Amino acid sequence: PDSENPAAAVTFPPAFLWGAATSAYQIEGAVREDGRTPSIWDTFSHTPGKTAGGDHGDIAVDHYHRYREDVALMAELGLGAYRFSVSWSRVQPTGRGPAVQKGLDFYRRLVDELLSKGIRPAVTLYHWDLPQELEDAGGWPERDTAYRFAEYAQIVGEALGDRVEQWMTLNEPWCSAFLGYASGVHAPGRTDPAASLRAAHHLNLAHGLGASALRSVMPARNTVAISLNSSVVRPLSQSPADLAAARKIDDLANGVFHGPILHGAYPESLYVATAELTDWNHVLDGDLTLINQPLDALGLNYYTPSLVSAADPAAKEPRADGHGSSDHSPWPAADDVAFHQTPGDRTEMGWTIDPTGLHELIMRYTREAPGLPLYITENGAAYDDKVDSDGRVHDPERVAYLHGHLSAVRRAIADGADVRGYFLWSLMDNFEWSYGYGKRFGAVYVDYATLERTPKSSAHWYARAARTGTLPEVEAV
Ligand code: PNW
Repeated sequence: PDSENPAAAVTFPPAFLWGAATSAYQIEGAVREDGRTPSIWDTFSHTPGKTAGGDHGDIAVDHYHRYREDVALMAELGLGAYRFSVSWSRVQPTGRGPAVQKGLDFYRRLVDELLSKGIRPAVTLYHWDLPQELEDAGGWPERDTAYRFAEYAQIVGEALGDRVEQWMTLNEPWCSAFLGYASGVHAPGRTDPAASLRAAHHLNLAHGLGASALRSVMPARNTVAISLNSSVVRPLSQSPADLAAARKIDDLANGVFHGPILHGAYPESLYVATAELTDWNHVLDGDLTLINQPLDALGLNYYTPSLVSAADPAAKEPRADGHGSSDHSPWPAADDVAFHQTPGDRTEMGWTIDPTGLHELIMRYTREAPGLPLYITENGAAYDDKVDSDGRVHDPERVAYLHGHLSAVRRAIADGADVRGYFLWSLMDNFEWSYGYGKRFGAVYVDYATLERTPKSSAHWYARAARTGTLPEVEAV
């Protein structure tokens, strides 16, 4: 087939959406302006020892004040779409009650600026920045947080539903639940595996209630989705023990979310595997129906695959799963599983570059959710970019990464997958969570001293792809 001819130009369907993504806390700054209150990421990043170099998002890349310039840059790059997130505590400072008009106005101005340049806005409601007041009331392990999210979703849906068509409830609930409440490398930094499983359920519930709330206030043409960082989990061998280990991690990475969201049920094997931690009595009658809302699309974020085997829990091998250096695992009830480094070149994050994983992921969800349009809502790479003496930023590794992964997307389309678009992570360098500003994912370079933006060669390459619908050769920039 076409997908196996290496000489064929890699051309995408004409309607394919070429986008880039960011999130509020990673770019906005202006953390005390116009009524915004602290989120768990303000608290966490200002807690000594939690982020590299004590970096925080107080200023970030000052997008709150420079959004016009940033949208102009997007237009220059020929982007068809821009995925961003709304800061909950900008809109609802206490996490409950009436909205702050100034907070909503910022997003309205941003959206209008995008629309005026013909760029389609795609809104994520929650990219990890829970209002601190809600964490103080128990956070995601507490059921009420899901109801608070639904109220917030309704507020934002009412404010922007007339001009934003593409909506996502949550970004990567796996990170919120398991990096936030089990390994503690993300805010709020708790290390309680049982609480992390409750958090996962309440994030699912928040998604379901939020999706319904959005639909109740928005025009029917708008689409509602969720972005999952669905892992590609591979067993080290085909031995029954390694296959069982891969199954367990697949349940904890994927099934715990797509089970209820797509199929209305948690995997039976997940209940069995986690029985020592919880009897799941926080799942109330009717919850699974509330979670299993019809979706218009599914967002997939992909960076690297996982390689696992069975392990002796007593051996306490160091983890090599790329999820940070906490002594606490983000995988509840899985100390009988070992993680291995996948062979191959790696990015600056230490994540192995493997585009076949993206193809595998897309084909899996094509089977898992037949008929559901897919978007790659994040994919990209961190490199140690430098400004050259000519003032340019050359990042051939990132160009190669994008070429490889977009080719994998194109192969999946040829193999029958309904992938409608791709959002590069990230539009510009930004606050990379616990890694701070040291890890640069942007297609646009940001000088953190001056906040000046410079498109890297990957940005020019991507612009050419977006303009022509065909991937340029990697040497073309
Ligand atoms: C995603 N992991 O984060 C996020 O959605 C982005 O905000 C982030 O900047 C980007 O990917 C790059 O890291 C992840 O440990 C963080 O598996 C951690 C993991 C995965 C995704």
